[in-house]
Amino acid sequence: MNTLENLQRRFASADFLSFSAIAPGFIAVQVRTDFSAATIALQGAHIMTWQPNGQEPVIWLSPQAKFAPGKSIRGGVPLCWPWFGAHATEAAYPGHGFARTIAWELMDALKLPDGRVRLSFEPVMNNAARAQWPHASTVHYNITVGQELDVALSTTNTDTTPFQLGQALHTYFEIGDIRQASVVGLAGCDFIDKVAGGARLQQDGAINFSGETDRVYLGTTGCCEIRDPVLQRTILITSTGSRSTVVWTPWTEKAEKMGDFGPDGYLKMVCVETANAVDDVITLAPGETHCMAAQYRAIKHG
Ligand code: TA6
Repeated sequence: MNTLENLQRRFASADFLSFSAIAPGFIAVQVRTDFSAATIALQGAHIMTWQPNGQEPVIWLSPQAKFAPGKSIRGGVPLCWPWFGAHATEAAYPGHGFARTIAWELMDALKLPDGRVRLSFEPVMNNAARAQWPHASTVHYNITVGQELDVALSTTNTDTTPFQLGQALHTYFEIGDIRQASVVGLAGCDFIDKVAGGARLQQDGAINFSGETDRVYLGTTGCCEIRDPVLQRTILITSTGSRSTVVWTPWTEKAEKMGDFGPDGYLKMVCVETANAVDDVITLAPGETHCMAAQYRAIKHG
């Protein structure tokens, strides 16, 4: 189990890491590289911040995020696993699965020859998680911090029967103003519009935002980008092992109801989530491994 003391002892020689308790029972690791800095909570292996040198943060963290064991953090890169959204049959199970609210263990931290830093995490399954997920599986999560941010979530079925896996990197990106931002690259893709009662529609051109938007794009492969004229940058999102992309802004009413966005916090974020959800849920055979990965890169204009 990772305690502050044993982490500081195990990684004492790693001058690119430091550890702190950001709230009682809530440990975070700070990563510093020549290119960028990141903060990751051990709960959920939850990337909370990532900021390339000389740029605004790329990952948004709510100014009113709560840090309490078992409570999901508003913002960052929450891991939705082993299901996305509501559980298929058990309404009492947590939305988006339990991965983001259980402890994860930092297994390894390495500075690569090119100066990037790679951290490897594994979940510490508790009794509730085992009860909600009666399948034998192993999970590895690699985070590589550099000029880009690379994340890779691998699941292996170590059981004797297949299981269905839903998942998402529920990433909150920081933007200047949602009303002027757009998401490009999903034109022509079918999507489920959760604001329109689950209607199935097709994307025409870029995605612009003028109200609550909650869409699961299906059959998406590869990449899309967030264009931000206010911060004068484009955030490139490239993914592998993912066939769904979720695009979400809560807008005013939903954000107020959620209570941890902060005043007008919703204006400064948009979620573009690399996922396998709904029609794109993965069926993993015994012995099979599925890796879902994403890379984030912010390019300044002007
Ligand atoms: O990914 C979009 C979504 O499924 C929305 O429907 C909304 O519920 C959002 O996730 C936030 O969920 P959370 O459980 O983190 O509050």
